[in-house]
Amino acid sequence: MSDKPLAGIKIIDFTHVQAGPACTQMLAWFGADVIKVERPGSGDVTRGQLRDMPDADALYFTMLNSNKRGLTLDTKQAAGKEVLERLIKESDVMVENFGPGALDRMGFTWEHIQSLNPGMILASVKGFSDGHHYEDLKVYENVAQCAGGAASTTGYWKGENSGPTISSAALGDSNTGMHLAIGILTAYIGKQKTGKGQKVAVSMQDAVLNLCRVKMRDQLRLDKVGYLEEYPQYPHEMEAFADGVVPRGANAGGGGQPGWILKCKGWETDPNAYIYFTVQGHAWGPICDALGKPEWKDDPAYNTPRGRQPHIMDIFATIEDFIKDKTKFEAVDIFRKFDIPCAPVQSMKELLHDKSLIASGTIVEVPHKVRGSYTTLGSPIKYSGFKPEITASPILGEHTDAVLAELGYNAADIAAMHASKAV
Ligand code: CAO
Repeated sequence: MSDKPLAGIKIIDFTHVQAGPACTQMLAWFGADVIKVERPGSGDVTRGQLRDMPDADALYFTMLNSNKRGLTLDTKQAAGKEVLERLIKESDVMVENFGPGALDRMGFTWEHIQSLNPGMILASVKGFSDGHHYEDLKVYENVAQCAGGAASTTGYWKGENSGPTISSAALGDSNTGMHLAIGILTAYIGKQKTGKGQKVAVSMQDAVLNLCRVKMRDQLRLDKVGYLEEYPQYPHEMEAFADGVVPRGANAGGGGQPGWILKCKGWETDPNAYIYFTVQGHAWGPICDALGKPEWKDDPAYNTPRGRQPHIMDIFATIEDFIKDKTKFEAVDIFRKFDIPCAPVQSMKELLHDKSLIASGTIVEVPHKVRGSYTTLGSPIKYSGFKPEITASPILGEHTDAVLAELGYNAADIAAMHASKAV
């Protein structure tokens, strides 16, 4: 058996699109035997979505299903159901993210699953939690960002495009999958103590809201105080707080240290020629030194957060003026010497070719039977004891015969299942 930490854990990966696959991919990287179950003939819809190569699995699929084995199974046919039952008896975890009620309609209720394997951990992603007044809704990423509150807090508070805004980071999908992975491992550790499995569920709404914890904090403060002193609207545009709802804060820092996105050399033509700059309270002296403004150090209009806040945007304008002839990388190279928390705004293109990310295994190239190879994001979690090795996503049904044989089916059984299109 492999020495990877999750080796020996068998997972039925009954997931599709992004939220579920992101969860099981992570567990597969760490050594679990993840068997992706897909409908014969078509498979996960992402195999064919947004293709960059004809007749090859799309990156949407390959980048979310590395390190898995692939089994096709029509779980609406009796023979397919029987295979799934055998798999359930032999597995530790089943992960699914079908629409509400789909698993029950298939005949795999929690009661049935428990009767087959009392130790089974059934892990589900749904848009909303059980019993929620929206529990019947199907949900995709952006729907979750709206339902979980993120969209109401992202974007500008005034101007033409000041409506609620979606983040391109997968707060609804992959984030929910990461929460579910924690839930699965917790249930698995619990099972070591009790011998019993359990149902683990994460709703996309809850997972998004969990990331909006500081915005809920702001709502509670706003209810009490009537304004939010670190928001860029304070104190000039107090009407932004008048309706008692956390306003969108654009690029403001979310905590006690104000920050903003600042233009650097070339911003007129390069959409990412910017840095993020943070005014850390205790770093005010070094900031003054970096900018060549020693007179700000003892000026009460500058040397406390409260003194700075009324004209914080003017301070950012001064910093912008200082870096207008410097690229984002040059600006960061100056500020890093003064211990100022800052970074260049990195484009996907820059990150793709970033030497440090390639060296650390965050960006990896994976050999693939049909594509030749594909680039993907490796594990963001690094261990001292092992290095997650990224291997290819399975082609549709690639391991069907092997998995069926492991479950005890003979060659004739397997041929019959192929003939009836149960697999
Ligand atoms: N064999 C036979 N039937 C299968 C099957 C298989 N191997 N795999 C799936 N099916 C069936 C399901 O049983 C279901 O059938 P019924 O609706 O007839 O009972 C059917 O396929 C459709 O499943 P679905 O409702 O999950 O699919 P959808 O494309 O209509 O909806 C989505 C997609 C994502 C909106 C929905 O699955 C959902 O809300 N999931 C929960 C939330 C979630 O994870 N969303 C994030 C997805 S990532 O952006």
